[in-house]
Amino acid sequence: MSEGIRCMWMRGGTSKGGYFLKDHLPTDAGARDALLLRIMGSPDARQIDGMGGADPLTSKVAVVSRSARPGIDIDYLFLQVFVDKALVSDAQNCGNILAGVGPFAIERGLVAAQRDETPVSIYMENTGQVAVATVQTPGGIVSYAGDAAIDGVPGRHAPVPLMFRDTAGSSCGALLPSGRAVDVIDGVPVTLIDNGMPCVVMKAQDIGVTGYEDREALDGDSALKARLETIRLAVGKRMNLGDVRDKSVPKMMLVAPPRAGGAICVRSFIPHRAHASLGVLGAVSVATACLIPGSPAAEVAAIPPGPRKRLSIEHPTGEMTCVLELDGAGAVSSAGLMRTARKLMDGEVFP
Ligand code: NQM
Repeated sequence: MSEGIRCMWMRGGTSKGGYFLKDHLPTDAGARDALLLRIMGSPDARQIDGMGGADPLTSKVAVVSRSARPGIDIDYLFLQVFVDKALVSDAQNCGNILAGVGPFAIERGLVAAQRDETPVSIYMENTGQVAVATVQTPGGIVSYAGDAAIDGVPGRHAPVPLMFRDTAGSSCGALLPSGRAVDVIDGVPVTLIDNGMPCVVMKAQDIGVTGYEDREALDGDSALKARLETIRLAVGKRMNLGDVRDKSVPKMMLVAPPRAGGAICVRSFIPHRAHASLGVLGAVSVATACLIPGSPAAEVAAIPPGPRKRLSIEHPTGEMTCVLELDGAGAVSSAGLMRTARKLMDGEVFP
């Protein structure tokens, strides 16, 4: 039997995956990816021979190490293990899996817990930006129990607030990589935007849906998916992402007017399956698009006044509230969101 590899399986926000110390994985990226494909059971639509949950949202990996960067506690590399392709991609961040990185780092002794709560500064290696996660550590021990609820996850857990700064142009080099608020692709007005996650934001009605469909209905609409993929492949180069055929970015965001008192309603494709709820940095990017005059998102959004925008983004299983701070020029300078995380298993996985 092959040797086991130490890992923790965690739910981070509305995602789930394996958390590994960098030292426990091969240093060669090819060998590491081959190992992770075996661990997840990919490629296979059911991932029956591995740990993956047959869904991109549950086929994720965090690689964590102590950071050598001044003022930073932890380096975090996110890897998306494709379900039905032999592909592992580092081309995006994941703000949901990020929610488990702070607790994991404390549990593994990479960060010393403070008395009540412990801020953990995390360098996101995928895009070179920093997030700060605040972990509940009563008595110096990580606590996953608490009163915070996030839509898309049953029950209540300890809150893990996440703060992001300077996420504009994380992968595309600029907030609006084409230099425009609106591009028309295949007849559809879109905003190409990256405030932490490269996204193509369009009005759902412009692509023939309402934007209020559930995940199953969207996933079953093969004509819609084909049209979205045509647009996605067409914008890769304009977004400075190159050929995106085998990449998990950009994400496709279909927006509609809010209907539950929020700021906007979103259905996202990540990019080939509809999201059950909404990605964290995807939410930050859509919220930012709402503030860009003339954009398709701004046309349907209901924006509260003031320099501190609390935007509730409606998604298929509830809402996600994103707090955006604006600078004097009206640009988004930081974003905050609340997530929860839970340790599910700590042990060895056998590739
Ligand atoms: O946008 C799904 C998720 C994500 C990514 C995806 C995420 C983010 O919900 O920061 O969290 O967009 O592939 O886990």
